[in-house]
Amino acid sequence: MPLLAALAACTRDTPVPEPPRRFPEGFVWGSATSAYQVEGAAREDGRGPSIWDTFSGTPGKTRNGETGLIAADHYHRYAEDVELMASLGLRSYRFSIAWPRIQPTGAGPANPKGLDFYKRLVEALRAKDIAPVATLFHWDLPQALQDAGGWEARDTAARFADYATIMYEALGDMVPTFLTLNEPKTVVQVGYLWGAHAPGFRSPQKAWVAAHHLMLAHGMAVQALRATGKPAKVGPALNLAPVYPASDTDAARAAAHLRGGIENRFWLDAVLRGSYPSDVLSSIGVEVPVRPGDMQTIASPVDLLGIQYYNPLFVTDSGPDSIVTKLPTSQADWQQIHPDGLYDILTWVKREYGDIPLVITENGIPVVEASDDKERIEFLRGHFIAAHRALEAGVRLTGYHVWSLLDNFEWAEGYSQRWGLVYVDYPTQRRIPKASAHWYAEVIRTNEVR
Ligand code: IFM
Repeated sequence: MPLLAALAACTRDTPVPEPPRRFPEGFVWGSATSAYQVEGAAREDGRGPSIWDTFSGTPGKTRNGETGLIAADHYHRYAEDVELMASLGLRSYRFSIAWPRIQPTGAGPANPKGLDFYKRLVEALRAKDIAPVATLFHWDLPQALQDAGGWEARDTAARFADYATIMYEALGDMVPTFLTLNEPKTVVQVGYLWGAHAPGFRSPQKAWVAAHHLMLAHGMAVQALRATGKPAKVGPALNLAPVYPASDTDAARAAAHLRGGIENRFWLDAVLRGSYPSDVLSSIGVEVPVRPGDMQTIASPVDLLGIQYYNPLFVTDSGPDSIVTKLPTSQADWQQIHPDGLYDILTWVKREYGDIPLVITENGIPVVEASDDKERIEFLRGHFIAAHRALEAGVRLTGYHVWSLLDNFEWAEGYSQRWGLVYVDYPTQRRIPKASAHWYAEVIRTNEVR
């Protein structure tokens, strides 16, 4: 075969390997969990009941009636878990604080045993040079506050600011980053509109009132940190989803734009612009109870934005609620897999909202395989590459937290989905790193994705 023909055949048949993508020096690789999903010890050391104890304890609300009563027993095994994180080379660990461990009824003085647990966790992390990132609210509202109206009650935002102040005073010199709320959108959609999460309502009226009080709670908690004078940084953790028209029509494009408002602009505009988007307000048909000064509070300047990315949405020309599946999904049927969506959402946030520092606070996939979880490796590889492309495009992305460190309680799905880099054998609580954990450790060690 002539040389040129041979070369052409060779290029056709052998895929050219992509060069490794090197992340910037100091890029922070981490992993994340949340209190109710991993801690267990739900009735220990003075912890009060949360809405998730109530919800999961109600027959029919979670798969097989499973609850977070024991979960991954992280409350007792945190020291072993920090060793595990260190062995993987994690530089950051995002956890959440169980509000009812600190204030069992959501008000009043702090429970010393609750504070002590998080102090010990933070000290253990710092001893291993792992940066703690503390989320103040990851859905486990004290039940007593729910009984007083939950997020529908404006007073819950003030209670949250008090609780946040307790945590800033206790940990504000040791924890460099606090996140106020985890995914307020999920609370509103799944907890108040669809009824599949605590508190289990199906009410647009309740949902949008709760949405505003959640955002108010965020803003008040940001102000509370500044009032303490502590050096920690603060921001929200928002789950964002790029929304694409399912077909090439004006109607589908318009529906996708409005859906994007519900998914992304409502939360981002509030935090970064001090307003709710008018197209969303007029589409929801609910009077949002905004009082003078609220939007300024909500837009109190933040230091960073936590972004959680799992999936895109495709919307048809039938309207913003007409969401269809166009891509392969994971075991979680809502999760269409689309790594480029991460690039799209990160670059869109930069274009629309400017150069605020961004950190991926969650991204991951449930995989059935207990140890050889190749699908997770491919998922993460694709998403890390998308994040790298966003960095090349000038996005100020500072770190990445894989969801999740451990298999854990996946809310209404109970223990049926395994999201961890590390397998948890629930009967023995043994931790066994999966193939993805070893692969991720190598990414962290080399600061490269291949
Ligand atoms: O497990 C959840 C987490 O609590 C919030 N973000 C999405 C994850 C996967 O569903």
